[in-house]
Amino acid sequence: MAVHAQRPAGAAVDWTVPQNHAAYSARDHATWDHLFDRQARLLPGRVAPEFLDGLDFLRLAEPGIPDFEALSERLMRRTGWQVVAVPGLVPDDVFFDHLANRRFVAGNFIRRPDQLDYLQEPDVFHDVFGHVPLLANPVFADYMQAYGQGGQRAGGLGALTNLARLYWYTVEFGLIRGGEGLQLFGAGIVSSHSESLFALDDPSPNRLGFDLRRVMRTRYRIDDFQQSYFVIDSFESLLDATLNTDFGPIYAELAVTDDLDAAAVLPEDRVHTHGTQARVQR
Ligand code: HBI
Ligand code: FE
Repeated sequence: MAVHAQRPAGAAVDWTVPQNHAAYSARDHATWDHLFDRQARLLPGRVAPEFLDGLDFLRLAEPGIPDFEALSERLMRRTGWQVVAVPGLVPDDVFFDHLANRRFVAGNFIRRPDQLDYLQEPDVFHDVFGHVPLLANPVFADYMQAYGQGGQRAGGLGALTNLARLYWYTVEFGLIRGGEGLQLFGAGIVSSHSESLFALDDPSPNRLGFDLRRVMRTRYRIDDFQQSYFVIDSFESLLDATLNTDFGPIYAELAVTDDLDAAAVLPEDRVHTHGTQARVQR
């Protein structure tokens, strides 16, 4: 991730900045409305229902870029989380400290109209539309805090790469079993129109049953659709895997285990094909 080398002028020691909601232009708000409306039409039936519940509870369908203060007031009441503004990617240790204290860092800028379909740095649409609705779900809210606490420990163990993969393949690009098939929940997918289609409909990517060790040894790409998606059975099972695991021995095991390419499929992988779960055919 392209993290700023130095803390930008005006950012506090925790890298937060004022959202400066009044400074958004009419074009900024129109960009948010266009992106929101496009996803609000596409996602129902495709995304985990908990995501839509969060959208509703947080009233994110109201026009324009949300005001983080009002958003945090509603979110805090439900799960104790708040949304704080940052100028972009922040260093891992700063990021983990915010998550461990139930503060979600959200970019305070929005993409330009010519960047509607891809941008490298997470903007307010990726962060607030993509990540924040699930923070209104108590189980996922606990998972995100546990992740932050785990990150603070992993930092000292030199295991950040492994832990970043867990975040990437769940929080950013996770799928979940639901209804009659697979559903989206990762923020990187649900905030992207094209990947919201690709992740479920395209035959090319692998869709593999979630396994903590498997995910933490699997590399990922940041500049294109994912070659593999991992499927959790439920948010409870994801929280359980994180809370009830001693990561120390896993980090030690991973340190002497080869990483896997993003496109790899192992004989023991549970391969999902069209929503059903089938052992990989030899
Ligand atoms: N900073 N603002 C921001 N948003 C992120 O999602 C983020 C970050 N810094 C680091 C990071 N994510 C990942 O490397 C985590 O896995 C730590
Ligand atoms: Fe993100």
